Amino acid sequence: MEQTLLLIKPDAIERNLIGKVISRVEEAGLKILDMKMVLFTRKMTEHFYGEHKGKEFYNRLIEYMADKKVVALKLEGENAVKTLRDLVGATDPKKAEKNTIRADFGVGTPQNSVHASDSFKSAIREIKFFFGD
Ligand code: 3AN
Repeated sequence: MEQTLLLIKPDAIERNLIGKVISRVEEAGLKILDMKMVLFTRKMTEHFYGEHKGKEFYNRLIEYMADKKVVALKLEGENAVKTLRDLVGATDPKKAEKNTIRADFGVGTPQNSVHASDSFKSAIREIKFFFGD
């Protein structure tokens, strides 16, 4: 059993897609261990996306996410990190595989509806970030 983190981003929340995203997660067999809606402050956003600082898209990403509400889910399942990444699809919704969350709901980058931990190590860090130890 493995754990991972899913964030439902502001563009999906604005378009009333929280329920649809969560249905896909449950249909894929992942269990929701914890879940909350939080105000993602600028400080939290910069900390969470610290590894991207200096990249071409960093400022756009911060401006898009900062001081908006997000929904964080702590998930568990077999190969949860990969299972969720497969469900979410590629970063750019236009390139995301058919029937993935980003292909179906994403509108662009960074408005790609969800974030999913990209490794076991990131999952541990990101779960701690939102839910503590
Ligand atoms: P992923 O979320 O698929 O792991 P990362 O980690 O490369 O992708 O990027 C983190 C976030 O930064 C993405 N989810 C997306 O919102 C944003 N992002 C990535 N690439 C771009 C880009 N070229 N233009 C705008 N935003 C981007």
